Amino acid sequence: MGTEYGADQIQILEGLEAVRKRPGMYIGSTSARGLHHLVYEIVDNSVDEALAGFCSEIDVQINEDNSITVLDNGRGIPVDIQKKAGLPAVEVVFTVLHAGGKFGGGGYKVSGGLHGVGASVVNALSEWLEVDIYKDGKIYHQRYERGKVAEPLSVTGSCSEEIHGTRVTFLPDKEIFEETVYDYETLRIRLQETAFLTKALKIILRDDREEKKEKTFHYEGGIKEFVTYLNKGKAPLYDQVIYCEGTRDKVYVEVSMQHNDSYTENIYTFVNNINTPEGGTHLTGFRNALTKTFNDYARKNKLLKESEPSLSGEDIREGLTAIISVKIEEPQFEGQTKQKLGNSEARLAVDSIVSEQMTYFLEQNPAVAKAMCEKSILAQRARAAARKARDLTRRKTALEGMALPGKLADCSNKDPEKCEIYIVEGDSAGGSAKTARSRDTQAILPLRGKILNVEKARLDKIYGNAEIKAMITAFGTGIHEDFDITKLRYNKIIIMTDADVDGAHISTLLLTFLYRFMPELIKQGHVYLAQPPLYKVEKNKKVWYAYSDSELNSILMEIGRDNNNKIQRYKGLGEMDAEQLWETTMDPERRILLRVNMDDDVASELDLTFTTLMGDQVEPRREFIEANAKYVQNLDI
Ligand code: TSJ
Repeated sequence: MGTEYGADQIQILEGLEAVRKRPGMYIGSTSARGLHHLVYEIVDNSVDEALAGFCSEIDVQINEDNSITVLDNGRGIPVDIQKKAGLPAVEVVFTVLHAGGKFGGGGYKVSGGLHGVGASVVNALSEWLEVDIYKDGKIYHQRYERGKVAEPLSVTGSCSEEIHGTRVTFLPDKEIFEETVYDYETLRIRLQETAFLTKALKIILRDDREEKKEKTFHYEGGIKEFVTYLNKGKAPLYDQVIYCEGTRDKVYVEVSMQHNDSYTENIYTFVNNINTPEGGTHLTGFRNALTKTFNDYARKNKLLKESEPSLSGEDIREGLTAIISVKIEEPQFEGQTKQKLGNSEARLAVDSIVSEQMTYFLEQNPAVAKAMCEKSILAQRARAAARKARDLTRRKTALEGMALPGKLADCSNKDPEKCEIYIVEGDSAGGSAKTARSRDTQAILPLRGKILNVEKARLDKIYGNAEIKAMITAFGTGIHEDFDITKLRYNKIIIMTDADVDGAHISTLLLTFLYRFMPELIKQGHVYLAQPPLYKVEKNKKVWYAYSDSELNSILMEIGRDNNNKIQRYKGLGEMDAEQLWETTMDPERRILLRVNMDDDVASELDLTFTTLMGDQVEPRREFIEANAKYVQNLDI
């Protein structure tokens, strides 16, 4: 290796400089999300090797210094000199933008869509990166610093010819990332998902920091086991997980599904292991096949009378958990966020494979078929009743204009950008909030009694619920197919409940409703949780508020713990007078708000979170509360 820079070499450096200048363009953001993305970028290369049939195990390790090591037992990145660049192939992988996976050719690649920007991007954004390759009885090594070669590729030892693989260790650059501490759970969720999607691939995740952890994900049943996992906190309608598999037009299709006794549809779709939250042709193909196959079966077996209308797709999918996973050589991604599959051959492939195999399954399992049809017919009736109720409110709205709920104390400002609405549990707290608020920009909607659990109710009941109707009309956006975010009347929707277990439960019920019926409000960051204080400390006419036990302790340390402090513990919002409520919880200058966010990357896990919290199986719920609420993140103080 010479040290002189040729033209190619200079271009390479400029390429990686661009990545360091505008990292967001390549990995979305430099927040925690981008930090974790680096791991997926590297792991995806090993997954590609597994999909090509050469790798059966991937080890991912969080090291003590928050560097990450990924090791696989694949063929090892090629080290021979590439003619075009005049460099070892591995060096091209790490220093040329978008070079990842370009050699070798053929097969399905994880790299595509939003992912797969490649190892060079990770390299550019790392303080240092080291690679070891075990290949042909030799161990090769190279080191980079901030994307530049620090040590040329060299042979550092020998190994048995039987040993082969790649090990990459990198330390994310603190100059680039706002957050450089890895979260075990975030990696766990994503790696577990990858293992479900790649049958028989073993993934091990290790945490070598203070609290040592290790988990192995290995699913011989692949996406069949994924469905079982997702239905864990629910009651399945039948024992079997239905599984369809096949290849048509070079599209490899896998589908697994099982109904549970809930009313929500949970279908997750993937293309080459990449999540497609906006669906696309594979999802359309699945829906068509399911609707057609079911109606044909129900009619043929007289489960549906001739006089009765056909079951709609929605009816059939009520309570359905399903995974659709396709592998395709050249996926085309569409839509604003490039998260929607566009290939028409995927629709045809999924449709024909699911139609054929579902028809067979229903014929072979008449008891299951009957249970599904009965549930669909109930769903059909509930939907008709819900439609009636909704049409009625729609007509009312058209006649009376925007009839705002009577309980709403609206704000006077008409600019939604400046306005916020507090959803407050209980009339007495609602009363204090109405007195305390800043009338111009803060609206108060008090809710009475228990909030309906939308996980446990059919649509007709949900639309008939007074509290839910009040929220829908107050927000102004409508729901489902009527949803229009441009009609949102408040920039912030703030849930304010007591700082105790009951309050947390009510918050969760409200969040569940928003997540199921208006997810866009959460995605676009309009939903917040207010944080009322737990304690008030008074001494010599001075007042302090504490929002946690540890904060109380540090206040007491500061002012001295003596009999003259009157410590008051707030059991609920109702114990605060309007002035206290204003200064602790509602004053935009002093309050703490938590912004609720959701991560599309791990939608399947998010659903599990809500089911776990809202379901009636006690054990998983306790597990979750102990593990902490992941979907809530601190925002402004
Ligand atoms: F690229 C990378 F650095 F991010 C990376 C790549 C990181 C890790 C942990 C593993 C890998 C990787 C690459 N594992 N296995 C491979 N395989 C190849 O690059 C490879 C090997 C042989 C051939 C061949 O045609 O002989 C082709 C390829 C693509």
